[in-house]
Amino acid sequence: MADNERTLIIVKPDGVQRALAGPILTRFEQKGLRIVALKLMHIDRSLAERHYAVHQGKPFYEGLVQFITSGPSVVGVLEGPDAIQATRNIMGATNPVTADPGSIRGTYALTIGQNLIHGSDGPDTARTEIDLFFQPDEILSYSRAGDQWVTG
Ligand code: IDP
Ligand code: MG
Repeated sequence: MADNERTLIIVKPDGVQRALAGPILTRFEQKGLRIVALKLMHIDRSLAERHYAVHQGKPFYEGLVQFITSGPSVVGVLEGPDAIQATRNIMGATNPVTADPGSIRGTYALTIGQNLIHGSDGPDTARTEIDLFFQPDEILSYSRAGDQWVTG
């Protein structure tokens, strides 16, 4: 079995405003991933700049920071085997127009600027992003009754 991984997700402000936080979280739960941290928060400019530091200087950077700070987001940590790649696959490609129709972005979004969901893109990024949004004691270790039917 693949290593148990943790990854950061953000249901962006468009997801909260469109009342899609529940359906989006459901997709990850239905896959078998375990929610080990979750909170509703209004990301401020300073946190947004740290989270999106890799995109600083790109043409879309300012719009991206404006957007992610425009209202409440739901931020969480998902856990499971290959959680990082599994989450990215369920999210779909960055541009919702070309995203797989079965993915979250492919199902619910139309534009790259409002693509509903963030997920860490690798193990190093996941660690950094989880540390940015959560204190260690906000992340819970537990198992669910049905886990043995997902991971064995
Ligand atoms: P990802 O969210 O699929 O990992 P990244 O390349 O990390 O995609 O970009 C971060 C976010 O920046 C995207 O989710 C999208 O909202 C926004 N973004 C990326 N490229 C563009 C662009 O060309 N125009 C407008 N927004 C963009
Ligand atoms: Mg990214």
